Amino acid sequence: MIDSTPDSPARRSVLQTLIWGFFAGTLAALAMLLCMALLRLFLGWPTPTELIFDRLFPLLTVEFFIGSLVKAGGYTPLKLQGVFGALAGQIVVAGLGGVIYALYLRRSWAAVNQKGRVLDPRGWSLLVPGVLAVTTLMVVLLWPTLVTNYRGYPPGTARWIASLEMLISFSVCGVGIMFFCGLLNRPPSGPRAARTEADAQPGIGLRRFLAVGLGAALAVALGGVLRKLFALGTFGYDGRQYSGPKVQKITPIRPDDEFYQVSKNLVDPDISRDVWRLDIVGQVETPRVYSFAELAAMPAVEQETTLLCISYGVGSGLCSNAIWKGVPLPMLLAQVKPKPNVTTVLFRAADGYYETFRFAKAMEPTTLVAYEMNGEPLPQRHGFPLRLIVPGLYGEKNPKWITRIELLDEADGRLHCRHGCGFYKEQGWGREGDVIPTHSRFDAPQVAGGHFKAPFKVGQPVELRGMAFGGDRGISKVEVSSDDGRTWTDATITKPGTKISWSLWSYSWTPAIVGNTTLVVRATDGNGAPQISEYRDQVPDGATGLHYVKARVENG
Ligand SMILES: Nc1nc2c(c(=O)[nH]1)N[C@H]1C(S)=C(S)[C@@H](COP(=O)(O)O)O[C@H]1N2
Ligand SMILES: [Mo]
Repeated sequence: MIDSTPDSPARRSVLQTLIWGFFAGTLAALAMLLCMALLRLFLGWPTPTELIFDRLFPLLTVEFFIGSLVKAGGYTPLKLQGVFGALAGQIVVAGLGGVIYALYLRRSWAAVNQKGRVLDPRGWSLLVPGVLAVTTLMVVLLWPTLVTNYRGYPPGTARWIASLEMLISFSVCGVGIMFFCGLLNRPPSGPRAARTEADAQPGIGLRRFLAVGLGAALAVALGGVLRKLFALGTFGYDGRQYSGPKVQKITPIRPDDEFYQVSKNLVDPDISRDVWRLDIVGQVETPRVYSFAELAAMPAVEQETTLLCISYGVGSGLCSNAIWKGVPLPMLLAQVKPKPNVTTVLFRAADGYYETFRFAKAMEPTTLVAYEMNGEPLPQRHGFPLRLIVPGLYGEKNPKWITRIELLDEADGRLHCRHGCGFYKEQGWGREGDVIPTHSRFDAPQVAGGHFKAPFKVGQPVELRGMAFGGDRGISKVEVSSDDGRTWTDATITKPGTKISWSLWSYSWTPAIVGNTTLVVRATDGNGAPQISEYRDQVPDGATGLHYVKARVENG
């Protein structure tokens, strides 16, 4: 019978069991997190944290996502909050696992410690089914994101690896709980005589000391590996913009990579070309797997193309231009013989990212699978070894690190696109479509916070410069107004773009009157359609509107 009066030894021992069990669980969590971090760092195996984020992300609405992003102070702080939350969450869950384990063994604890064994053999009957159940549950819940593999294994292999990762990590956690419970706990129950005997048992203090020491060592090791991962992380570069006086026709990637960056990841894929494969499957006569060498041996084209993110705000810098080399997608797809019923193309990437668009767009000769950027192998951050380039559609439609192309018919497409047809799309980005509207921008002189930074001098000509980009329609005209849009004058297109790349323009302005004024730029696309002047925020369908910049004119 358990004595349940408030201060009874039995009650105290329950509390002690709970506390030591929880503590054992948290120490086991450190071992598990260390295991996950090592597998991630050295083998590119996805952590459950990343898989859970990617599983949840599309379920959020774009408004909630942007709201959280603003509250956190940006994408990077939001990612960091997520990481710390996930680490804390896993420690708490493992702690609860420790509590369950400790309670499970509580009834005949004395027998164990007295024999001096750390791993109680009775623990396996809870541990083995427990670990298998948790792993199975996670595999089921995370099924769609298990295709992630940061070293670039194809989706089928990636699923096995991600499942194995969880089995290993959760086993480490389970065995860790057994181990640390064995070290920390003392026989808590049984007749008073036994308790006294156990309390007097030599070595429990030493064992606890050992456990805490091991825990500290694990924490230090985990901290070290996390710091390494952190240094590789996207925190340092995600969201980098390219705008201002330094803007050139081709965005340099040397010596510094100035091309804008957007990544959903904590740590971007670091793909090994040797294990990487591209497979083409679905509604095709002859599905095929390509190695990098096979793709590189195919006839290729070089093509200047501008990318622009759907989060590009009027006058901002999530937009860059590069020369991409790769194989036109229609040529590649011709090799697998698409069936006549294909309507949609789905791309999958090593980081679990996916995107779809219409088959007709995939069959345009300017849609490429690209492996070079400005004459160099694609940098890791931009999708090494292979990314998609699809002119005219927002950046998110240009998946990096692609590993699979799936051709879908109308029914597959509908099934897949129940909630939207891409990673960001599922949240509700680009509900109205993925076609980039025409944009134009002042880059020089330096603009900051809607003002030209330096005042102008009356009567002294100044060169205004900027870019204009018309998606896949080109640019035919750029005009500048120095009176807040009342009158317009043509600017000179100094570096004309192609249909699918931006144009750089210049305009010599001689301020005539002292005071404040507003300069505006607008572009006309290659089809003669004027840029949309109505202002629209980038959420959720991408920004529109003209770039207005205030100027102060002083006496010369
Ligand atoms: N696999 C993968 N592809 C991706 C993304 C990503 O997070 N993962 N981000 C997309 C978004 S939103 C944009 S704007 C472009 C940015 O490409 P860049 O970083 O090379 O400029 O990549 C797209 N392709
Ligand atoms: Mo984007």
